[in-house]
Amino acid sequence: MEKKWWQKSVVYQIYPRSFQDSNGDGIGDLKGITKRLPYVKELGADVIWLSPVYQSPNDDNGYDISDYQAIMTEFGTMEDFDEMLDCAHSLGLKIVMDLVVNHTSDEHAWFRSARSGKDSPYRDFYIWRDPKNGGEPNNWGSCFGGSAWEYDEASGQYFLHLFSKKQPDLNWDNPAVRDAVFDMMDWWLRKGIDGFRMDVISLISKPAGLPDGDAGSGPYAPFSVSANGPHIHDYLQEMNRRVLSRYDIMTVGETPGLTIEEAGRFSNLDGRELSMCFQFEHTSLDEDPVRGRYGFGSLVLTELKENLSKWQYGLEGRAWNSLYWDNHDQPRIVSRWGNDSAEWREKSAKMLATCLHMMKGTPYVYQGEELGMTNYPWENLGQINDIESLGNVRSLMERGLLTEEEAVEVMRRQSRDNARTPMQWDASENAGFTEGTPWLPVNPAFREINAAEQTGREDSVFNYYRKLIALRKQYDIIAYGRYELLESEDPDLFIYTRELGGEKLLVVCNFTEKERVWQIPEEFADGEILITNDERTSAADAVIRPYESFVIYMITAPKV
Ligand code: TEU
Ligand code: CA
Repeated sequence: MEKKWWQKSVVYQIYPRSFQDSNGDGIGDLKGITKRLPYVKELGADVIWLSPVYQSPNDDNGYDISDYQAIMTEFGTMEDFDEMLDCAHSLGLKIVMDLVVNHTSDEHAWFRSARSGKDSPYRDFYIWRDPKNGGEPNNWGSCFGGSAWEYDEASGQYFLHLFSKKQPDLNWDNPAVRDAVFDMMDWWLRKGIDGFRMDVISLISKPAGLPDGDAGSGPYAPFSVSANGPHIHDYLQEMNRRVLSRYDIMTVGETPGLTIEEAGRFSNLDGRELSMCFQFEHTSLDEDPVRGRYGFGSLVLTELKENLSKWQYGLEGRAWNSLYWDNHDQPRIVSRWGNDSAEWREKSAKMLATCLHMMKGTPYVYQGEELGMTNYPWENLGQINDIESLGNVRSLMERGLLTEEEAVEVMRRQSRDNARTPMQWDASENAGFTEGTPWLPVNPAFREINAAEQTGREDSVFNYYRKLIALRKQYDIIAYGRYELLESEDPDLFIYTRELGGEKLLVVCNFTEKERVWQIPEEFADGEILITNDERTSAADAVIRPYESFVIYMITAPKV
């Protein structure tokens, strides 16, 4: 296999609105990011994925773009962007931009023209249909609740929006759309950016004839009905031929509905499409059978092990994995699958980090994850900004599936806003994020959990992440070793090995508060402990403490 720089990289995701404000308006911005680049460097990440910074009316916080070649006024100017890019490059950091091209904003010039009438040259840039039996053209639902169709009085037609009605879907079957998107991508790459994270890219090719989908128990078919449509690979291969292959970049597809089989196409090592993808199976494991993501499901560890292992085995030797717990769409992992009590927060955050970072694939760290930042104690729905959790919780309430009180509890567990509260830099007012009023409240935990406290403390979560990232740089086996799950039926321990040539790694993670006894296999008895979140000094010790994790490295055969 030909090695690529992004296979040994670690990506740090920045959500610009919540990272660092530089002018006191309570909203993070590009100058703020530039100021904090040395922090990302200190952590040891190589690549920054920047959530959208383009011009946008912010119906979905920048995922609704009204001008792909301009910077959002609140975030600064194109000069600020260029300065940030230069500064990142001078520190040896790469910048990967979010590419949101399944849809635009309804305020984009293309859509404004398209909406002006059926004879607009941009009409076919979007997906319009006549009413069916006096209503919506099919039963598709929006990811944010309700129908995926919006009626346009003037023309008597509906347009499709798989997300909010201010995010009309582009019609990728129209070659003029592809030309326009590819030109825009090329413009950014010529500027010197280092790749793209492609928003819901698996949705761009809609099924022929837009047939009704399976609505299950709800009123609408889920937005993912249009995942992996008939031309998805044609369009990505065309994009690759015409744009991506001309640059040494990294690309990651955000791909709802991804299966192992599909990943074998999207992120094949032959490089004909993308470098890697985000799959959604593991983050769906705690869904509620009735209410879905916005309910009260819980995680069963054996299912997580089975699922992540399936991806490790399934892509081995043919496609590349990406590894993530958190991003701007997920609640905080330490609150979700760790333990955010004062006693266990740091230890369980380190355990989760170990479990993910020792796997095969490119790891992603979402801002604040490296500090063990926690979910926010929301008290009412009025505090929530996130269009997805609000929309879904409201539809569930309308259907009698959630009371208002339960809805608030669901927000505390699942809202995307848990990830979007301001970054906690220090213990000063507003956690050092802004001198003004932050657009979302700062988590009250900031006096205990903040970067200033952790960067200087040897045993902090931050320094633990720093060590994990450094180990990946030092040991090829972490990037390239073959994965194998041990003890698949154990309900508490997640244990796996990695193997490369004459080297082996053993990774042990206790996901519970229970102390467990587990005899470490003989072959690791003389191994070196590469990292531990406890005081472990010996591989012979069979007592695995609550939330303990460690990694043992062993040379099993002399190097040739
Ligand atoms: O997310 C797409 C997507 O599938 C998520 O909405 C997902 O269903 C859920 O949030 C978490 O599993 C992308 C962006 O990451 C998200 O922020 C945008 O809202 C969305 O696309 C529309 O652009
Ligand atoms: Ca600002």
